[in-house]
Amino acid sequence: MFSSRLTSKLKEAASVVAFTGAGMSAESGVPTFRGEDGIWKKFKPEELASFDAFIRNPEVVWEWYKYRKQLLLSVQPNPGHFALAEMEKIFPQFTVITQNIDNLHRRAGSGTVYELHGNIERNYCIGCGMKYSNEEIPSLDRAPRCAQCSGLIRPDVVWFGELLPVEEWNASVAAAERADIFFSIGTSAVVYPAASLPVSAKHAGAYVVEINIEPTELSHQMDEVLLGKSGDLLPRLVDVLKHSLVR
Ligand code: BJW
Ligand code: ZN
Repeated sequence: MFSSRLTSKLKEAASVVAFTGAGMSAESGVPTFRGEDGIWKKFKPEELASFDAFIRNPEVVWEWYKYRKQLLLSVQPNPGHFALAEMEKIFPQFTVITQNIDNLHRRAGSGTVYELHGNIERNYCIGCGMKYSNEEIPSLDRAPRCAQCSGLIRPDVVWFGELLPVEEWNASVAAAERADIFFSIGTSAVVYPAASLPVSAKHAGAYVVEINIEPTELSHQMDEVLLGKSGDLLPRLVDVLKHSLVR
């Protein structure tokens, strides 16, 4: 099932990175962004995922996040998430770098997780910066306002044109550059600067492996492309690690 090159790389690897995107959570029932069933077939990103859009129409943007926050209350991590949490116990250094905001890696038990595009369970006031958990924000019947300064509260996610969180980004670049193996999982790899990480890892010497149900923009730069579902392939990879490799 897996190439002998990959199994021998896995055997030698000390530092491994899993870089994940929306496809990672697809089998949990979280819609992806692009592609046939992607949420951006129905909603326009420029009308929802930018600060300008939020200021223009906070009610509409909040309606979208309310829908997604509610959806996430009913979903669970899938076997792919649990497989990555298992891998953290196997490799001396294992880092999850995710573009996902759904918190499913942590809920599956992964400890080192860098969230490049934020986390939908957190919110903050654009006026004074006060932080709000989902439970703390006032009713979502309208766009919520800060109890301290009446400013608009926004979800703590990264919209187009916004900078990625600096510490997470720097730590992610460092992890990519020291990786022996870098997995790019369930991402279309079109959103930058996140999509530059697989290439940075490769330039720094990592063996770069893509796991996706279809080829992506970056497939031609990969050392290996595994076509299939992450919830299927990752547990099989863990089986190989546990049973055929004596470490
Ligand atoms: C499966 C599967 C299964 C399905 N198993 N696989 C350089 C070049 C070009 C453009 C830019 C650039 N630098 C910056 C830009 C602009 C912009 C950008 O990249 N635009 C491009 C789209 C053209 N980037 C930004 O604006 C970023 N900021 C920035 O660069 O700051 C500097 C700056 C400041 C000021 C001015 C200009 C620059 C910020 C990007 C923020 C992205 N935010 C979002 C929304 C988060 C909040 C929310 O969710 O509401 O993040 S956009 C959306 O896309 C979300 C995702 O994290 C991100 C990536 O999507 P992802 O995860 O790849 O999902 P999909 O749906 O695209 O792909 C799913 C994949 O899974 C598919 O391949 C399927 O085949 C696969 N799949 N089932 C395995 N079971
Ligand atoms: Zn405030």
